[in-house]
Amino acid sequence: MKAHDGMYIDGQWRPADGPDTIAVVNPADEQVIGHVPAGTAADVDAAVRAARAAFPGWAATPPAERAARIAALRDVLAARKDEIAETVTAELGAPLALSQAVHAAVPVLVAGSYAELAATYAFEEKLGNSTVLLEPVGVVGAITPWNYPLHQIVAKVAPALAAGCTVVLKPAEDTPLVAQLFAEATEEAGLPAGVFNLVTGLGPVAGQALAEHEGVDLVSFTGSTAVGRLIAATAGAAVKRVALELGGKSANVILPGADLAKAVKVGVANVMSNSGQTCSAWTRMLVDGERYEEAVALAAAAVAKYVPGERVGPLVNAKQQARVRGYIEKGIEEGARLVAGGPEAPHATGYYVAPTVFADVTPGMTIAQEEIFGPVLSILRYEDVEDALRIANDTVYGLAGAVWGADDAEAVAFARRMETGQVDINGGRFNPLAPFGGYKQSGVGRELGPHGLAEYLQTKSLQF
Ligand code: TXE
Repeated sequence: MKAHDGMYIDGQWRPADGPDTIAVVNPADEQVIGHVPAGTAADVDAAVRAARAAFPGWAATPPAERAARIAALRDVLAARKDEIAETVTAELGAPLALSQAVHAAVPVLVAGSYAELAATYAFEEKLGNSTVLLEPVGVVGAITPWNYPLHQIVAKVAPALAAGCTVVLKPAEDTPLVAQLFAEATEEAGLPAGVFNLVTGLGPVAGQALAEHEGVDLVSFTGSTAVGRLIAATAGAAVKRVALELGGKSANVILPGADLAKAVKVGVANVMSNSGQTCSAWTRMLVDGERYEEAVALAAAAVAKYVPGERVGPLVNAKQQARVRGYIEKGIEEGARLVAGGPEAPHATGYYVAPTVFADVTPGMTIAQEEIFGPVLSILRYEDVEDALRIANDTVYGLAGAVWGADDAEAVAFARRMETGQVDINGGRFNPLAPFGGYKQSGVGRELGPHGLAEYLQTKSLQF
């Protein structure tokens, strides 16, 4: 795989400050596919300086011109979609069909939505005798994870650029190649030098240096709750803006009148997609007592179609594989009924985990409370609708969820009472304009659409 041996700073690929590199591994066959430089605090500092220098010019660029550059970026991402899909498959291990349909395609939609929003957003509003100006926050430090490597980048960079901010990105160390490809795309799209900068490196080194840098006005982070807490504490001490998109333990609530077969089938697909490495995955399926065993049988039959190495890829690395297998062992230990899969690795090579379904999961079990981040579904039983609501809300997280009812009105009535940031009603469809983000410990702030753009703005009011 093509890999740059420098950092993309101020419109150029520059030699890295230090000699250290990070090996990029294909999780499907454990082969090293390239090396990228491990950034230091000095690399981060150079990138932040470039972003600061570029900020006044980009902030003053008319929104229509910013929109044109984001549209050009969308076009480059669309033109290079095959290369993007192959890169994501190589460094994340996702099946090529998934990389094409999701990892390469969704960023084009999101960049496209911000090309439009940059041109149409009301950056100025009247309130009585005041004019309110919505101005860019400044330099954004974006720290992204590996699970949807390009989407996570575009979901931060595109709204930041639309708002008039400049950016320094520190992508996940497992998936830096698609981040380098994105940096090339920003150059091809004609973004002025310094508006977008890339520093590859390790979280506790380059990531931390970026989060702590006093030249960064806003840190936007997606990743684990543990690191999110650190970043929030650092930002809090510096009175700096922060946006956090953290873990989830979302409920898929199947109400008694719903189409059970469809809800289970879509529910299983949702959890198995991307090998379960999705923060919004509906990892807890809630079914009434009467139809419970039918749902378990349907789920076990559905999951048999998810063959590791074909429809389901490996996990991203050995650490994640061990972590997920540990959760499966914990589920068995705590008395859940294993109906598919299990802790044994399905292949000797590659970081695969068997698609797993647990029945008789009770709300207090570890597998019903903690984010597993693997292809593991827990099916819980509820007594009545009030009990379903109590179970759905009974975690520290609140990122997403689903409700299936006899009709939309019934599902919506339930969804209104859920403590979560996004709910799919009777299936739902992806909408790049819909705000995405967490209630409770799932995070702070929203991504995507106009709400995602607003995160990168600050308000100034002029009184007349
Ligand atoms: O995350 P990390 P990991 C959850 C999921 C997963 C767990 C661990 O449950 O099993 O987190 O994954 C950077 N200062 N999610 O260990 O470490 C790091 O380099 C600044 C949910 O991979 O949080 C990477 O760029 N940055 C999730 C990013 O943080 C630091 C997606 C995320 O890595 C840092 C991924 C530090 N001290 C994992 N330490 C979601 N919400 O979608 C690390 N990083």
